[in-house]
Amino acid sequence: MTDPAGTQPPEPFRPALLIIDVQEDFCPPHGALAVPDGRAVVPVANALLALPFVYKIATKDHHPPGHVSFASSHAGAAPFASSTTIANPANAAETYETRLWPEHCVAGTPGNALARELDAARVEHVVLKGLDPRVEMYSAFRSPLRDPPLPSATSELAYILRARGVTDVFVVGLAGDYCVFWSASDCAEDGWRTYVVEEGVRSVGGQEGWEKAKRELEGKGVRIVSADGEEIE
Ligand code: VGL
Ligand code: ZN
Repeated sequence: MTDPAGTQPPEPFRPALLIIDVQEDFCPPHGALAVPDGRAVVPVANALLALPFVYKIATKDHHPPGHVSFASSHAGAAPFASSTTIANPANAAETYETRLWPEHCVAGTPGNALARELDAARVEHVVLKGLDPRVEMYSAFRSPLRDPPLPSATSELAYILRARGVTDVFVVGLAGDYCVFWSASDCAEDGWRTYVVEEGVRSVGGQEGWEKAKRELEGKGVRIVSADGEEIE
């Protein structure tokens, strides 16, 4: 709305930084589920961590041994190549298909740690996700099982963002076509202006995987931006 007399208060801008799953297991060369060139997101995340966000949050994929997303939890399944159907433990009618992975980010293992070059001292809060052994949880907000939503698969992230009066969320991390995709998607769905900083993302499916994810994110109202401040068309 135009406001020539300047009578309206300025729109609030209270940005948060959300760093998704920048963990050793998602980084080459030794990560159990290394995302191609995944470690390249770290300098971008560090540059953003030096800026004055209202709140700086990192998430960690934090699975128990035997998690449902591990191929090793399903007889005859192969990591990356197989998928399985998961039912909502509280409502067998709600199911979804999910890809199966190598064992990764198991609580208490070195691969679960944040990437060693990440400036973790500047991270103010860490949100853990994927703790329920029965449920895959790509989004840092909640699992795809929503009918009913399981308390064990819902994080405190939305609560924290609301409590801090956050208006805008800037997202970087791993992987662009999985956890960044679903986290940014839910963030926009929940009403925050949501941006993915493109240089700060790498994808399981490489550049091709990211291009597809990017188009879908744009369709959901997520803005894809560059670390130099230009919005990317
Ligand atoms: C992720 C696959 C399995 C991610 C987590 O962080 O993108 N991908 N678990
Ligand atoms: Zn995982």
